[in-house]
Amino acid sequence: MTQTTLPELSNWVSEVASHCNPDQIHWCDGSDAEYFSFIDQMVTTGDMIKLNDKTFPGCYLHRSDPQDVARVEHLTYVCTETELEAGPNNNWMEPSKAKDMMNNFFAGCMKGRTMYVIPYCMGPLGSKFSRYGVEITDSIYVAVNMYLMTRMGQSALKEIESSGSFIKGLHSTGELDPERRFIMHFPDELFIMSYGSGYGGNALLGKKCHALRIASHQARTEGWLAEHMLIVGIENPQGEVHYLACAFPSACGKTNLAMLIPPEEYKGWKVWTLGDDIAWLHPDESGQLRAINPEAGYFGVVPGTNLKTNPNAFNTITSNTIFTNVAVTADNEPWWEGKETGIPITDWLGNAFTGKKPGAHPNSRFTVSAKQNPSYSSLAEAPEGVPISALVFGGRRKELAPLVYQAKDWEHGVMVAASVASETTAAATGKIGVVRRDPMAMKPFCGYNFGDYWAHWLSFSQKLSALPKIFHVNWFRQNASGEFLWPGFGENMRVLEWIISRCKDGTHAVETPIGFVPGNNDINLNGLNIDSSRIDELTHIDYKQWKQEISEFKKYLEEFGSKTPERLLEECDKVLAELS
Ligand code: OXD
Ligand code: MN
Repeated sequence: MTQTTLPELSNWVSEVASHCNPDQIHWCDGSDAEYFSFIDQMVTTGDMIKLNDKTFPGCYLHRSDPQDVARVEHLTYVCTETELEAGPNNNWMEPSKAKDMMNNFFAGCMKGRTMYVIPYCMGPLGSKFSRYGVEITDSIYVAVNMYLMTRMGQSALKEIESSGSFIKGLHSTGELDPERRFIMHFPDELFIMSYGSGYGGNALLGKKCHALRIASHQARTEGWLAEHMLIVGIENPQGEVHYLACAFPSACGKTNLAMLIPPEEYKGWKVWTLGDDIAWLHPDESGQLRAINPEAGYFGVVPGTNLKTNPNAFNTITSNTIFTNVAVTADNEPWWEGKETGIPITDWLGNAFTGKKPGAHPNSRFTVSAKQNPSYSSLAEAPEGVPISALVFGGRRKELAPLVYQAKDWEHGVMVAASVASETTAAATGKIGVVRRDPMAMKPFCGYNFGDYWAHWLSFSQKLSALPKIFHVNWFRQNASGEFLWPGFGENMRVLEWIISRCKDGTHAVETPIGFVPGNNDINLNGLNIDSSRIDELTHIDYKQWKQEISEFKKYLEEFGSKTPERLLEECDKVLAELS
Protein backbone atom coordinates (compact mmCIF):
# COMPACT_ATOMS: atom_id res chain seq x y z
CA MET A 1 0.00 0.00 0.00
CA THR A 2 1.39 3.42 -0.98
CA GLN A 3 1.45 5.96 1.79
CA THR A 4 2.27 9.62 1.66
CA THR A 5 4.75 11.92 3.33
CA LEU A 6 2.31 14.82 3.04
CA PRO A 7 0.45 15.24 6.35
CA GLU A 8 -2.40 17.21 4.79
CA LEU A 9 -3.10 14.29 2.48
CA SER A 10 -2.67 11.47 5.01
CA ASN A 11 -4.85 13.32 7.54
CA TRP A 12 -7.57 13.86 4.96
CA VAL A 13 -7.50 10.20 3.87
CA SER A 14 -7.78 9.10 7.53
CA GLU A 15 -10.64 11.50 8.18
CA VAL A 16 -12.55 10.31 5.12
CA ALA A 17 -11.89 6.68 6.04
CA SER A 18 -13.21 7.10 9.55
CA HIS A 19 -16.32 8.87 8.24
CA CYS A 20 -17.08 6.57 5.28
CA ASN A 21 -15.96 3.35 6.99
CA PRO A 22 -14.57 1.35 4.02
CA ASP A 23 -13.45 -2.26 4.49
CA GLN A 24 -10.10 -1.41 2.97
CA ILE A 25 -8.08 1.43 1.50
CA HIS A 26 -6.17 1.12 -1.75
CA TRP A 27 -3.67 3.83 -2.73
CA CYS A 28 -3.48 3.75 -6.53
CA ASP A 29 0.06 3.57 -7.92
CA GLY A 30 -1.10 4.09 -11.53
CA SER A 31 0.80 1.06 -12.87
CA ASP A 32 -0.38 -1.07 -15.79
CA ALA A 33 -0.39 -4.08 -13.45
CA GLU A 34 -2.79 -2.28 -11.14
CA TYR A 35 -5.07 -1.30 -14.06
CA PHE A 36 -5.26 -4.90 -15.28
CA SER A 37 -5.84 -6.27 -11.80
CA PHE A 38 -8.77 -3.82 -11.40
CA ILE A 39 -10.14 -4.88 -14.77
CA ASP A 40 -9.81 -8.57 -13.80
CA GLN A 41 -11.69 -7.93 -10.57
CA MET A 42 -14.46 -6.19 -12.48
CA VAL A 43 -14.70 -9.03 -14.99
CA THR A 44 -15.03 -11.46 -12.08
CA THR A 45 -17.84 -9.46 -10.49
CA GLY A 46 -19.58 -8.90 -13.85
CA ASP A 47 -18.97 -5.14 -13.68
CA MET A 48 -17.02 -5.38 -16.95
CA ILE A 49 -17.60 -7.73 -19.85
CA LYS A 50 -14.60 -8.68 -21.93
CA LEU A 51 -15.28 -7.98 -25.60
CA ASN A 52 -14.00 -9.93 -28.63
CA ASP A 53 -10.27 -10.24 -28.03
CA LYS A 54 -9.38 -10.71 -31.70
CA THR A 55 -11.23 -7.73 -33.18
CA PHE A 56 -11.34 -5.51 -30.08
CA PRO A 57 -8.28 -6.51 -28.01
CA GLY A 58 -8.18 -5.07 -24.52
CA CYS A 59 -11.75 -3.72 -24.81
CA TYR A 60 -14.43 -4.03 -22.17
CA LEU A 61 -18.07 -3.14 -21.76
CA HIS A 62 -19.50 -1.62 -18.60
CA ARG A 63 -23.26 -1.28 -18.15
CA SER A 64 -24.16 1.53 -15.81
CA ASP A 65 -27.28 1.78 -13.73
CA PRO A 66 -30.01 2.67 -16.28
CA GLN A 67 -30.86 5.79 -14.26
CA ASP A 68 -27.28 6.99 -14.24
CA VAL A 69 -26.28 7.74 -17.83
CA ALA A 70 -25.52 11.47 -18.08
CA ARG A 71 -24.48 14.60 -16.21
CA VAL A 72 -27.10 15.95 -13.84
CA GLU A 73 -26.96 19.72 -14.14
CA HIS A 74 -29.95 20.28 -11.85
CA LEU A 75 -28.09 18.43 -9.08
CA THR A 76 -24.74 20.16 -9.62
CA TYR A 77 -23.93 23.07 -7.30
CA VAL A 78 -21.28 25.72 -6.83
CA CYS A 79 -21.10 26.49 -3.11
CA THR A 80 -19.40 29.85 -2.77
CA GLU A 81 -19.82 32.08 0.31
CA THR A 82 -22.49 34.17 -1.44
CA GLU A 83 -25.03 33.29 -4.10
CA LEU A 84 -23.89 36.25 -6.16
CA GLU A 85 -20.41 34.75 -6.59
CA ALA A 86 -21.89 31.57 -8.10
CA GLY A 87 -24.24 33.64 -10.25
CA PRO A 88 -27.57 32.83 -11.93
CA ASN A 89 -25.68 30.40 -14.19
CA ASN A 90 -25.13 27.99 -11.27
CA ASN A 91 -27.19 26.23 -8.65
CA TRP A 92 -26.00 27.50 -5.30
CA MET A 93 -26.16 26.24 -1.75
CA GLU A 94 -24.66 27.74 1.37
CA PRO A 95 -21.33 25.85 1.88
CA SER A 96 -21.97 24.62 5.43
CA LYS A 97 -25.49 23.47 4.58
CA ALA A 98 -24.19 21.63 1.49
CA LYS A 99 -21.41 19.99 3.50
CA ASP A 100 -23.78 18.87 6.26
CA MET A 101 -26.11 17.30 3.75
CA MET A 102 -23.28 15.59 1.89
CA ASN A 103 -21.56 14.42 5.08
CA ASN A 104 -24.81 12.76 6.05
CA PHE A 105 -24.87 10.89 2.76
CA PHE A 106 -21.22 9.88 3.06
CA ALA A 107 -21.51 8.59 6.67
CA GLY A 108 -20.68 4.87 6.58
CA CYS A 109 -21.34 4.74 2.82
CA MET A 110 -18.23 2.69 2.02
CA LYS A 111 -18.98 -0.17 4.40
CA GLY A 112 -18.31 -3.42 2.56
CA ARG A 113 -16.42 -1.50 -0.13
CA THR A 114 -12.83 -0.59 -0.96
CA MET A 115 -11.84 3.06 -0.82
CA TYR A 116 -9.49 4.01 -3.67
CA VAL A 117 -7.13 6.96 -3.21
CA ILE A 118 -6.22 8.36 -6.63
CA PRO A 119 -3.54 11.05 -6.84
CA TYR A 120 -3.71 12.57 -10.32
CA CYS A 121 -2.24 15.30 -12.45
CA MET A 122 -4.21 17.43 -14.94
CA GLY A 123 -1.78 18.54 -17.65
CA PRO A 124 1.69 17.29 -18.60
CA LEU A 125 3.55 16.05 -15.50
CA GLY A 126 5.84 18.79 -14.22
CA SER A 127 4.39 21.58 -16.42
CA LYS A 128 3.97 24.89 -14.62
CA PHE A 129 0.47 25.00 -16.10
CA SER A 130 -0.56 21.61 -14.63
CA ARG A 131 -2.63 21.19 -11.48
CA TYR A 132 -2.95 18.26 -9.11
CA GLY A 133 -5.76 16.54 -7.34
CA VAL A 134 -6.58 13.52 -5.21
CA GLU A 135 -9.86 11.72 -5.77
CA ILE A 136 -11.12 9.37 -3.10
CA THR A 137 -13.77 7.05 -4.48
CA ASP A 138 -15.45 3.72 -3.74
CA SER A 139 -15.86 3.00 -7.46
CA ILE A 140 -13.36 0.73 -9.17
CA TYR A 141 -14.92 1.85 -12.50
CA VAL A 142 -13.87 5.41 -11.64
CA ALA A 143 -10.35 4.18 -10.82
CA VAL A 144 -9.87 2.48 -14.21
CA ASN A 145 -11.33 5.48 -16.06
CA MET A 146 -9.04 7.86 -14.17
CA TYR A 147 -6.10 5.67 -15.24
CA LEU A 148 -7.01 6.36 -18.89
CA MET A 149 -8.13 9.99 -18.52
CA THR A 150 -5.40 11.45 -16.28
CA ARG A 151 -1.77 10.97 -15.29
CA MET A 152 -2.48 9.17 -12.05
CA GLY A 153 -0.68 7.29 -9.30
CA GLN A 154 2.86 7.39 -7.97
CA SER A 155 4.23 10.04 -10.35
CA ALA A 156 1.39 12.45 -9.58
CA LEU A 157 1.75 11.77 -5.85
CA LYS A 158 5.45 12.72 -5.98
CA GLU A 159 4.57 16.07 -7.57
CA ILE A 160 1.81 16.65 -5.00
CA GLU A 161 4.22 15.91 -2.17
CA SER A 162 6.79 18.34 -3.51
CA SER A 163 4.36 21.16 -4.23
CA GLY A 164 2.13 20.48 -1.20
CA SER A 165 -0.99 21.60 -3.03
CA PHE A 166 -3.83 19.55 -4.48
CA ILE A 167 -7.57 19.64 -5.01
CA LYS A 168 -9.59 17.27 -2.86
CA GLY A 169 -12.35 15.28 -4.51
CA LEU A 170 -14.53 12.90 -2.52
CA HIS A 171 -16.79 10.56 -4.46
CA SER A 172 -19.10 7.68 -3.68
CA THR A 173 -21.62 5.95 -5.90
CA GLY A 174 -23.73 5.67 -2.73
CA GLU A 175 -26.98 3.87 -3.51
CA LEU A 176 -27.16 5.26 -7.09
CA ASP A 177 -30.45 6.74 -5.97
CA PRO A 178 -31.36 9.79 -8.11
CA GLU A 179 -32.97 11.27 -4.98
CA ARG A 180 -29.66 11.09 -3.13
CA ARG A 181 -27.40 12.40 -5.91
CA PHE A 182 -25.51 15.71 -5.75
CA ILE A 183 -22.31 17.10 -7.24
CA MET A 184 -21.04 19.89 -4.97
CA HIS A 185 -18.14 22.25 -5.60
CA PHE A 186 -16.45 24.36 -2.94
CA PRO A 187 -14.07 26.49 -5.03
CA ASP A 188 -12.78 28.53 -2.07
CA GLU A 189 -11.62 25.32 -0.39
CA LEU A 190 -10.55 23.54 -3.60
CA PHE A 191 -12.92 20.75 -2.61
CA ILE A 192 -15.44 18.60 -4.52
CA MET A 193 -18.04 16.22 -3.07
CA SER A 194 -19.94 13.94 -5.45
CA TYR A 195 -22.46 11.37 -4.28
CA GLY A 196 -24.88 8.95 -5.91
CA SER A 197 -23.62 8.72 -9.51
CA GLY A 198 -20.93 6.73 -11.30
CA TYR A 199 -21.32 8.59 -14.63
CA GLY A 200 -18.15 10.13 -16.10
CA GLY A 201 -18.91 13.84 -15.85
CA ASN A 202 -20.31 13.38 -12.33
CA ALA A 203 -17.76 10.90 -11.01
CA LEU A 204 -14.38 11.28 -12.78
CA LEU A 205 -13.71 14.35 -10.72
CA GLY A 206 -10.59 15.39 -12.64
CA LYS A 207 -12.72 16.23 -15.68
CA LYS A 208 -15.67 18.64 -15.44
CA CYS A 209 -15.52 19.19 -11.66
CA HIS A 210 -11.80 19.94 -11.37
CA ALA A 211 -10.56 20.87 -14.85
CA LEU A 212 -13.52 23.17 -15.56
CA ARG A 213 -15.55 24.27 -12.52
CA ILE A 214 -12.80 24.54 -9.90
CA ALA A 215 -10.11 25.42 -12.45
CA SER A 216 -12.17 28.23 -14.01
CA HIS A 217 -12.52 29.74 -10.55
CA GLN A 218 -8.77 29.40 -9.89
CA ALA A 219 -7.96 30.69 -13.37
CA ARG A 220 -9.87 33.89 -12.71
CA THR A 221 -7.72 34.76 -9.72
CA GLU A 222 -4.50 33.60 -11.39
CA GLY A 223 -5.04 35.28 -14.79
CA TRP A 224 -5.73 32.37 -17.15
CA LEU A 225 -8.74 30.54 -18.63
CA ALA A 226 -10.09 27.00 -18.16
CA GLU A 227 -12.35 26.31 -21.14
CA HIS A 228 -14.60 23.64 -22.67
CA MET A 229 -12.48 23.49 -25.82
CA LEU A 230 -10.74 21.02 -28.07
CA ILE A 231 -7.22 21.86 -29.26
CA VAL A 232 -6.01 21.05 -32.79
CA GLY A 233 -2.95 21.81 -34.86
CA ILE A 234 -3.56 22.32 -38.60
CA GLU A 235 -0.45 21.72 -40.69
CA ASN A 236 -0.30 23.04 -44.26
CA PRO A 237 1.79 21.49 -47.06
CA GLN A 238 4.63 23.91 -46.22
CA GLY A 239 4.83 22.39 -42.73
CA GLU A 240 3.45 25.48 -40.97
CA VAL A 241 1.18 24.55 -38.05
CA HIS A 242 -1.61 26.76 -36.67
CA TYR A 243 -3.24 25.81 -33.41
CA LEU A 244 -6.93 26.41 -32.78
CA ALA A 245 -8.92 26.05 -29.58
CA CYS A 246 -12.61 25.42 -30.27
CA ALA A 247 -15.57 25.47 -27.89
CA PHE A 248 -18.82 23.63 -28.56
CA PRO A 249 -21.53 22.46 -26.18
CA SER A 250 -21.48 18.78 -25.17
CA ALA A 251 -22.06 16.22 -27.93
CA CYS A 252 -21.79 18.78 -30.77
CA GLY A 253 -18.84 17.13 -32.52
CA LYS A 254 -15.77 18.34 -30.59
CA THR A 255 -14.16 14.91 -30.77
CA ASN A 256 -14.86 14.70 -34.53
CA LEU A 257 -13.33 18.11 -35.17
CA ALA A 258 -10.34 17.35 -32.95
CA MET A 259 -9.57 14.20 -34.96
CA LEU A 260 -10.51 15.45 -38.43
CA ILE A 261 -8.90 13.88 -41.49
CA PRO A 262 -8.64 16.41 -44.36
CA PRO A 263 -10.52 15.54 -47.57
CA GLU A 264 -8.64 14.15 -50.56
CA GLU A 265 -8.25 17.58 -52.17
CA TYR A 266 -6.14 18.66 -49.18
CA LYS A 267 -2.99 16.76 -50.11
CA GLY A 268 -0.15 17.58 -47.74
CA TRP A 269 -2.45 18.98 -45.02
CA LYS A 270 -2.56 17.30 -41.61
CA VAL A 271 -4.62 17.77 -38.49
CA TRP A 272 -2.98 17.00 -35.14
CA THR A 273 -5.04 16.38 -32.02
CA LEU A 274 -3.99 17.89 -28.70
CA GLY A 275 -7.30 17.59 -26.87
CA ASP A 276 -10.98 16.94 -27.49
CA ASP A 277 -12.77 18.52 -24.53
CA ILE A 278 -10.85 20.88 -22.25
CA ALA A 279 -8.19 23.55 -22.80
CA TRP A 280 -6.29 25.54 -20.20
CA LEU A 281 -5.18 28.80 -21.80
CA HIS A 282 -2.33 30.84 -20.34
CA PRO A 283 -0.71 34.05 -21.54
CA ASP A 284 3.05 33.44 -21.70
CA GLU A 285 5.80 35.97 -20.87
CA SER A 286 5.68 37.39 -24.39
CA GLY A 287 1.90 37.91 -24.31
CA GLN A 288 1.09 34.91 -26.51
CA LEU A 289 -1.87 32.71 -25.50
CA ARG A 290 -0.75 29.09 -25.02
CA ALA A 291 -2.90 26.00 -24.52
CA ILE A 292 -2.47 22.70 -22.75
CA ASN A 293 -4.95 19.86 -22.55
CA PRO A 294 -5.32 18.90 -18.89
CA GLU A 295 -6.62 15.44 -19.83
CA ALA A 296 -4.73 12.36 -21.02
CA GLY A 297 -7.61 10.48 -22.60
CA TYR A 298 -10.95 10.80 -24.33
CA PHE A 299 -14.37 10.17 -22.81
CA GLY A 300 -16.26 10.43 -26.07
CA VAL A 301 -19.79 9.86 -27.33
CA VAL A 302 -19.88 6.53 -29.20
CA PRO A 303 -23.02 6.65 -31.41
CA GLY A 304 -22.35 8.00 -34.88
CA THR A 305 -18.65 7.08 -34.80
CA ASN A 306 -17.61 5.25 -37.98
CA LEU A 307 -14.97 5.18 -40.68
CA LYS A 308 -16.68 8.02 -42.55
CA THR A 309 -17.57 10.38 -39.70
CA ASN A 310 -14.41 9.96 -37.65
CA PRO A 311 -11.93 7.35 -38.91
CA ASN A 312 -9.32 8.34 -36.31
CA ALA A 313 -11.77 7.86 -33.44
CA PHE A 314 -12.98 4.60 -34.94
CA ASN A 315 -9.43 3.29 -35.18
CA THR A 316 -8.59 4.63 -31.73
CA ILE A 317 -11.36 2.64 -30.06
CA THR A 318 -10.74 -0.77 -31.57
CA SER A 319 -8.31 -1.65 -28.78
CA ASN A 320 -7.69 -0.94 -25.08
CA THR A 321 -10.99 0.88 -24.68
CA ILE A 322 -13.68 0.87 -22.04
CA PHE A 323 -17.14 1.12 -23.57
CA THR A 324 -20.01 2.21 -21.36
CA ASN A 325 -23.62 1.44 -22.31
CA VAL A 326 -23.17 0.20 -25.87
CA ALA A 327 -24.90 -2.83 -27.44
CA VAL A 328 -23.17 -6.15 -28.23
CA THR A 329 -23.19 -8.36 -31.35
CA ALA A 330 -23.28 -12.17 -31.54
CA ASP A 331 -19.49 -12.02 -32.05
CA ASN A 332 -19.17 -10.16 -28.78
CA GLU A 333 -18.18 -6.91 -30.47
CA PRO A 334 -19.40 -3.55 -29.23
CA TRP A 335 -22.16 -2.06 -31.38
CA TRP A 336 -23.77 1.34 -31.62
CA GLU A 337 -26.10 3.28 -33.90
CA GLY A 338 -24.08 4.47 -36.88
CA LYS A 339 -21.35 1.82 -36.51
CA GLU A 340 -22.31 0.50 -39.94
CA THR A 341 -21.12 -3.09 -39.38
CA GLY A 342 -22.41 -5.93 -37.21
CA ILE A 343 -25.85 -6.78 -35.89
CA PRO A 344 -26.59 -6.24 -32.23
CA ILE A 345 -28.15 -9.01 -30.22
CA THR A 346 -28.08 -7.35 -26.80
CA ASP A 347 -28.89 -3.71 -26.11
CA TRP A 348 -27.14 -1.39 -23.65
CA LEU A 349 -29.38 -2.61 -20.85
CA GLY A 350 -28.40 -6.23 -21.49
CA ASN A 351 -31.81 -7.08 -22.95
CA ALA A 352 -32.42 -8.77 -26.30
CA PHE A 353 -32.15 -6.18 -29.08
CA THR A 354 -35.47 -5.78 -30.89
CA GLY A 355 -34.76 -2.74 -33.05
CA LYS A 356 -37.66 -0.88 -31.44
CA LYS A 357 -35.40 1.00 -29.04
CA PRO A 358 -31.81 2.18 -29.51
CA GLY A 359 -29.18 -0.53 -29.13
CA ALA A 360 -26.62 1.80 -27.55
CA HIS A 361 -27.63 4.57 -25.18
CA PRO A 362 -27.45 7.92 -27.09
CA ASN A 363 -24.91 9.08 -24.49
CA SER A 364 -22.92 5.81 -24.48
CA ARG A 365 -19.23 6.54 -24.17
CA PHE A 366 -15.73 5.30 -24.92
CA THR A 367 -12.83 5.87 -22.57
CA VAL A 368 -9.41 5.54 -24.17
CA SER A 369 -5.90 6.89 -23.84
CA ALA A 370 -5.22 9.85 -26.19
CA LYS A 371 -1.98 8.17 -27.23
CA GLN A 372 -3.94 5.61 -29.25
CA ASN A 373 -5.20 8.29 -31.61
CA PRO A 374 -3.39 8.12 -35.00
CA SER A 375 -3.47 11.96 -35.12
CA TYR A 376 -2.05 12.41 -31.58
CA SER A 377 0.17 15.48 -31.63
CA SER A 378 3.83 15.20 -30.67
CA LEU A 379 3.25 18.40 -28.66
CA ALA A 380 0.37 16.99 -26.60
CA GLU A 381 2.73 16.52 -23.64
CA ALA A 382 4.74 19.71 -24.21
CA PRO A 383 4.94 21.44 -20.82
CA GLU A 384 4.80 24.90 -22.42
CA GLY A 385 1.68 24.06 -24.48
CA VAL A 386 1.03 25.37 -27.99
CA PRO A 387 0.48 28.94 -29.27
CA ILE A 388 -3.15 29.64 -30.19
CA SER A 389 -3.93 31.50 -33.44
CA ALA A 390 -7.73 31.38 -33.28
CA LEU A 391 -10.53 30.69 -30.86
CA VAL A 392 -13.56 29.12 -32.50
CA PHE A 393 -17.02 28.89 -30.94
CA GLY A 394 -20.03 27.02 -32.21
CA GLY A 395 -23.38 25.55 -31.46
CA ARG A 396 -25.96 23.30 -33.02
CA ARG A 397 -28.40 25.68 -34.76
CA LYS A 398 -30.92 24.71 -37.44
CA GLU A 399 -31.19 28.32 -38.59
CA LEU A 400 -29.86 31.81 -38.03
CA ALA A 401 -26.14 31.22 -37.44
CA PRO A 402 -24.06 31.17 -40.65
CA LEU A 403 -21.56 28.42 -41.47
CA VAL A 404 -18.77 30.66 -40.22
CA TYR A 405 -18.20 34.27 -39.25
CA GLN A 406 -15.32 36.19 -37.75
CA ALA A 407 -15.68 38.70 -34.96
CA LYS A 408 -14.52 42.24 -35.68
CA ASP A 409 -12.18 42.51 -32.71
CA TRP A 410 -11.55 40.98 -29.28
CA GLU A 411 -14.45 42.69 -27.48
CA HIS A 412 -16.89 41.84 -30.24
CA GLY A 413 -15.45 38.30 -30.17
CA VAL A 414 -16.17 37.97 -26.45
CA MET A 415 -19.74 39.02 -27.19
CA VAL A 416 -19.98 36.44 -30.00
CA ALA A 417 -18.59 33.75 -27.67
CA ALA A 418 -21.02 34.74 -24.93
CA SER A 419 -23.91 34.53 -27.40
CA VAL A 420 -23.37 30.82 -28.14
CA ALA A 421 -26.66 28.95 -28.03
CA SER A 422 -27.31 25.37 -29.00
CA GLU A 423 -29.90 22.64 -29.19
CA THR A 424 -29.54 20.40 -26.13
CA THR A 425 -28.16 16.83 -26.48
CA ALA A 426 -28.17 13.55 -24.54
CA ALA A 427 -24.96 14.44 -22.65
CA ALA A 428 -27.07 15.86 -19.84
CA THR A 429 -30.41 14.68 -18.52
CA GLY A 430 -33.37 16.81 -19.62
CA LYS A 431 -35.22 17.65 -22.81
CA ILE A 432 -33.26 17.13 -26.05
CA GLY A 433 -33.28 19.51 -29.02
CA VAL A 434 -34.38 22.74 -27.34
CA VAL A 435 -32.26 25.82 -27.95
CA ARG A 436 -30.62 27.09 -24.80
CA ARG A 437 -28.04 29.80 -24.20
CA ASP A 438 -24.62 28.30 -23.55
CA PRO A 439 -22.06 31.12 -23.36
CA MET A 440 -18.60 29.93 -24.40
CA ALA A 441 -20.17 26.39 -24.20
CA MET A 442 -19.52 26.79 -20.46
CA LYS A 443 -23.07 27.00 -19.08
CA PRO A 444 -22.75 23.70 -17.19
CA PHE A 445 -19.10 24.22 -16.29
CA CYS A 446 -18.27 27.78 -15.25
CA GLY A 447 -17.49 27.75 -11.53
CA TYR A 448 -18.48 31.37 -10.88
CA ASN A 449 -20.79 34.19 -11.96
CA PHE A 450 -20.92 34.51 -15.76
CA GLY A 451 -20.84 38.31 -15.38
CA ASP A 452 -17.40 38.09 -13.73
CA TYR A 453 -16.37 35.44 -16.25
CA TRP A 454 -17.14 37.71 -19.22
CA ALA A 455 -15.25 40.55 -17.56
CA HIS A 456 -12.30 38.17 -17.11
CA TRP A 457 -12.46 37.27 -20.82
CA LEU A 458 -12.54 40.97 -21.77
CA SER A 459 -9.44 41.60 -19.63
CA PHE A 460 -7.31 39.46 -21.95
CA SER A 461 -7.06 42.33 -24.42
CA GLN A 462 -4.73 43.86 -21.78
CA LYS A 463 -2.94 40.58 -20.98
CA LEU A 464 -2.06 39.50 -24.52
CA SER A 465 0.15 41.21 -27.05
CA ALA A 466 -1.05 39.06 -29.95
CA LEU A 467 -4.77 38.50 -29.59
CA PRO A 468 -6.10 35.32 -31.19
CA LYS A 469 -8.85 35.98 -33.75
CA ILE A 470 -12.32 34.86 -32.71
CA PHE A 471 -14.72 32.92 -34.97
CA HIS A 472 -18.15 31.34 -34.75
CA VAL A 473 -19.12 28.25 -36.77
CA ASN A 474 -22.36 26.31 -37.27
CA TRP A 475 -22.08 22.94 -39.04
CA PHE A 476 -25.77 22.24 -38.47
CA ARG A 477 -27.69 24.81 -40.52
CA GLN A 478 -30.68 23.33 -42.38
CA ASN A 479 -32.82 24.37 -45.33
CA ALA A 480 -36.63 24.73 -45.20
CA SER A 481 -37.03 20.97 -45.82
CA GLY A 482 -34.87 20.12 -42.82
CA GLU A 483 -31.81 19.01 -44.81
CA PHE A 484 -28.34 19.91 -43.62
CA LEU A 485 -26.79 22.54 -45.89
CA TRP A 486 -23.21 21.60 -45.10
CA PRO A 487 -21.70 18.07 -45.25
CA GLY A 488 -19.71 18.57 -42.03
CA PHE A 489 -17.15 16.08 -40.63
CA GLY A 490 -13.89 15.99 -42.70
CA GLU A 491 -15.24 18.69 -45.03
CA ASN A 492 -15.09 21.14 -42.12
CA MET A 493 -11.41 21.36 -43.07
CA ARG A 494 -12.50 23.80 -45.79
CA VAL A 495 -13.83 26.16 -43.16
CA LEU A 496 -10.73 25.70 -40.99
CA GLU A 497 -8.58 26.67 -43.99
CA TRP A 498 -10.58 29.90 -44.36
CA ILE A 499 -10.16 30.57 -40.63
CA ILE A 500 -6.40 30.08 -40.77
CA SER A 501 -6.07 32.29 -43.85
CA ARG A 502 -8.06 34.99 -42.05
CA CYS A 503 -5.64 34.74 -39.13
CA LYS A 504 -2.84 35.52 -41.57
CA ASP A 505 -4.94 38.28 -43.17
CA GLY A 506 -4.55 36.29 -46.35
CA THR A 507 -8.05 35.84 -47.64
CA HIS A 508 -11.15 37.68 -48.62
CA ALA A 509 -14.27 38.13 -46.50
CA VAL A 510 -17.44 40.17 -46.61
CA GLU A 511 -18.20 42.52 -43.75
CA THR A 512 -21.72 42.22 -42.29
CA PRO A 513 -23.29 43.66 -39.11
CA ILE A 514 -22.57 40.41 -37.22
CA GLY A 515 -18.98 40.01 -38.43
CA PHE A 516 -16.97 38.89 -41.47
CA VAL A 517 -18.33 36.00 -43.53
CA PRO A 518 -16.74 34.28 -46.52
CA GLY A 519 -17.91 35.44 -49.94
CA ASN A 520 -19.24 32.68 -52.17
CA ASN A 521 -15.83 32.05 -53.74
CA ASP A 522 -13.83 32.23 -50.53
CA ILE A 523 -14.29 28.65 -49.36
CA ASN A 524 -12.58 25.91 -51.33
CA LEU A 525 -15.35 23.66 -52.69
CA ASN A 526 -13.15 21.58 -55.06
CA GLY A 527 -14.24 17.97 -55.09
CA LEU A 528 -17.51 18.71 -53.30
CA ASN A 529 -20.81 18.31 -55.03
CA ILE A 530 -21.90 21.74 -53.89
CA ASP A 531 -21.98 24.93 -55.90
CA SER A 532 -20.96 28.29 -54.62
CA SER A 533 -24.54 29.54 -54.28
CA ARG A 534 -24.79 27.15 -51.32
CA ILE A 535 -22.23 29.34 -49.54
CA ASP A 536 -24.60 32.28 -50.06
CA GLU A 537 -27.34 30.25 -48.42
CA LEU A 538 -25.04 29.11 -45.62
CA THR A 539 -23.83 32.62 -44.88
CA HIS A 540 -27.13 34.39 -45.42
CA ILE A 541 -27.90 36.79 -42.61
CA ASP A 542 -31.55 37.43 -41.96
CA TYR A 543 -31.52 40.93 -40.46
CA LYS A 544 -34.95 40.59 -38.86
CA GLN A 545 -34.10 37.29 -37.16
CA TRP A 546 -30.70 38.62 -36.07
CA LYS A 547 -32.21 41.76 -34.57
CA GLN A 548 -34.48 39.58 -32.51
CA GLU A 549 -31.57 37.29 -31.57
CA ILE A 550 -29.33 40.12 -30.39
CA SER A 551 -32.19 41.83 -28.51
CA GLU A 552 -32.97 38.56 -26.71
CA PHE A 553 -29.28 38.00 -26.02
CA LYS A 554 -29.02 41.49 -24.57
CA LYS A 555 -31.92 40.72 -22.23
CA TYR A 556 -30.15 37.52 -21.21
CA LEU A 557 -26.98 39.50 -20.44
CA GLU A 558 -29.02 41.91 -18.34
CA GLU A 559 -30.18 39.02 -16.14
CA PHE A 560 -26.69 39.17 -14.61
CA GLY A 561 -27.48 42.65 -13.27
CA SER A 562 -24.57 44.75 -12.08
CA LYS A 563 -22.15 41.92 -12.95
CA THR A 564 -22.81 42.27 -16.69
CA PRO A 565 -19.89 44.11 -18.26
CA GLU A 566 -21.15 47.39 -19.82
CA ARG A 567 -18.82 46.70 -22.71
CA LEU A 568 -20.80 43.63 -23.79
CA LEU A 569 -24.06 45.60 -23.82
CA GLU A 570 -22.35 48.26 -25.93
CA GLU A 571 -21.20 45.57 -28.36
CA CYS A 572 -24.83 44.39 -28.68
CA ASP A 573 -25.96 47.97 -29.33
CA LYS A 574 -23.32 48.39 -32.02
CA VAL A 575 -24.52 45.27 -33.85
CA LEU A 576 -28.18 46.28 -33.41
CA ALA A 577 -27.45 49.71 -34.87
CA GLU A 578 -25.79 48.12 -37.90
CA LEU A 579 -28.74 45.78 -38.37
CA SER A 580 -31.26 48.66 -38.48
C1 OXD B 1 -18.51 15.63 -21.84
C2 OXD B 1 -19.64 16.58 -21.73
O1 OXD B 1 -18.61 14.47 -21.41
O2 OXD B 1 -19.45 17.74 -22.12
O3 OXD B 1 -17.45 16.03 -22.34
O4 OXD B 1 -20.71 16.19 -21.24
MN1 MN C 1 -17.47 18.14 -22.74
